[in-house]
This record gives sequence, structure tokens and C-alpha cells, in this order.
Amino acid sequence: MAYDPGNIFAKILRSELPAYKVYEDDRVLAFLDIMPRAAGHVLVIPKAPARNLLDVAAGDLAAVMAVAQHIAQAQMQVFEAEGITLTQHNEKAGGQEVFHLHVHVIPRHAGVELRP
Ligand code: D5M
Repeated sequence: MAYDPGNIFAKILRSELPAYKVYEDDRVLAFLDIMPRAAGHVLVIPKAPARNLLDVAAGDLAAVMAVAQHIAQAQMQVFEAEGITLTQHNEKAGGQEVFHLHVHVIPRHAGVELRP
């Protein structure tokens, strides 16, 4: 499937929409999810266009995952998390709603279910 530059995260990357940024480098942006499933829920995206896991360049995927690891390590401290959940959806049938690759990084606490 083709990449649509009109997607919400592409607009965030072009500063056409606001986001609460928590990390940025030349290849990756991380920001708070607007519908957090737990406090501190972060999305990590490549700056280069990629619809999802199925078309992302390997180097961009590696950069996204390296940042996801750093975010997770920070969440363990900042939110006193007891665990971290990563989720990542691909295509509508896979649960994807925004068609720019993103990895959800979600702090977890024992016995606390994720919000719907
Ligand atoms: O998840 C898409 C995620 O994107 C979902 O958790 C809400 C989030 N979202 C949607 N719009 C925004 C904006 N404007 N800022 C931050 N987060 C946003 P998916 O994996 O595609 O189902």
C-alpha cells in the first residue's frame, strides 16, 4: 500500500499539528499518545515516510526500536513502572488507525489493566 503524506503523524512531522514531544533526533520523533492507554504512553515514529512495518527501511526500524528502548528505560524510572508493553499495528486488519509507522511504548503496573 502507498504512503499517504496526509496522515496525522506526517502533519506532526511537518509541524502542521502540535504534539507533546519527548525525544527527537535526525531520524526519529517520540511524543505522547493523545489517547493514552496508561499514563506516559509514548509513540515512536521514524521521520522518513513509512506506512508500517511492511515497508519501513531496516535502518529506520532499527533507529525507532533503539529510541523505544531508551523511552522504556526512562518510563521505568519516571513512572516507577514495573513493566513495559510495546504494541505496533499494521494495516486496518492489524488494528492500524494512523498510517505512518509507530511503536506504542506503554508503562505498566502490576494489576492495572490498559485503558480501552
Ligand atoms: O494507533 C494510533 C494512535 O495514535 C492512537 O493510540 C491514538 C494516537 N493519535 C491519534 N492522533 C494523535 C495525535 N494528534 N497526537 C498523538 N497521538 C495521536 P494505531 O496503532 O494506529 O491503532
